Amino acid sequence: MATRTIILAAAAVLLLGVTLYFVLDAGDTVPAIRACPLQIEERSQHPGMVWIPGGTFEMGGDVYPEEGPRRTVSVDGFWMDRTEVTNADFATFVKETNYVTVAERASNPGAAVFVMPSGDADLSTAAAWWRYVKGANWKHPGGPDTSIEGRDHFPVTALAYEDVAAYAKWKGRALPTEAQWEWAARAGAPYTDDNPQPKDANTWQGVFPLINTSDDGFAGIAPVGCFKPNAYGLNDMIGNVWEWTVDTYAGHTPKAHVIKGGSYLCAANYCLRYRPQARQPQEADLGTSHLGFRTVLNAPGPN
Ligand SMILES: [Ca+2]
Ligand SMILES: [Ca+2]
Repeated sequence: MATRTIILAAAAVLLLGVTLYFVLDAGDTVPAIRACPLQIEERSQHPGMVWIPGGTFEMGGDVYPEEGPRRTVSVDGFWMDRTEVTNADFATFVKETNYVTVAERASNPGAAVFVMPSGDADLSTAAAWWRYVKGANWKHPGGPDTSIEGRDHFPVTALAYEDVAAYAKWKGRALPTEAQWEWAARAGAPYTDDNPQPKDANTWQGVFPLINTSDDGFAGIAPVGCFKPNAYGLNDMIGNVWEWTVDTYAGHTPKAHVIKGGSYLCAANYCLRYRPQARQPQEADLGTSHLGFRTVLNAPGPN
């Protein structure tokens, strides 16, 4: 009898545990931090990279003036990082080289940080939601009181152009040209004037910059690889963080580079830049909290 009672009690405890597990798990649909391991068998001869076949396409778009004119461009095949470069990747670089980033060594060290404005702020300019924060850098992307602890798989941010160029050189790689980046993001899709907000990307749902409903699961930056890859197997080309390219932005003073892809701050009511054709200038020596990068390798294709 006693044995039977113990068995029943143990079964009850087990049942309660299983029930609690599923209840808690079901309620945890929008965790603040979650790992998104990439479910891709690693067969690449360049680990972490995918081969992007060469081709000819119509580059540019018509939504914003800076995207035009549309023109025919050819790109040779190349290798590209499947994801944005992560904090862990960049930490390895810093550990091995003792590299100090621009945001850490500037005369006024810091970086630009997005801060959601209050409802009564003057929203006529981006100055309402961007702050130059002293002490912000890749290890403290929101300012000195923030950290990247537990965020190894998040994209690294707050880097200036020379920082990302130094990382690429250390890896024996390059930064993508704008044409390489746009071709890879298009992934063979035809040009279209239809520009719906993408479902498979970390963007902004709601009314930017005041209401962020996070319908995609992330109010801020997501770990890399949480969203479905494009047809070439690349994650987060659109959204999450903007990405540096090697191309300078013509006619911009001070010197700027073209950045691509939009970020988690792109919303349908404000910035339709969650498209491969979108482009913006970014001051070369200023890191920001919505900008990262990935590298390319200009080398022969798969064996
Ligand atoms: Ca989001
Ligand atoms: Ca991106």
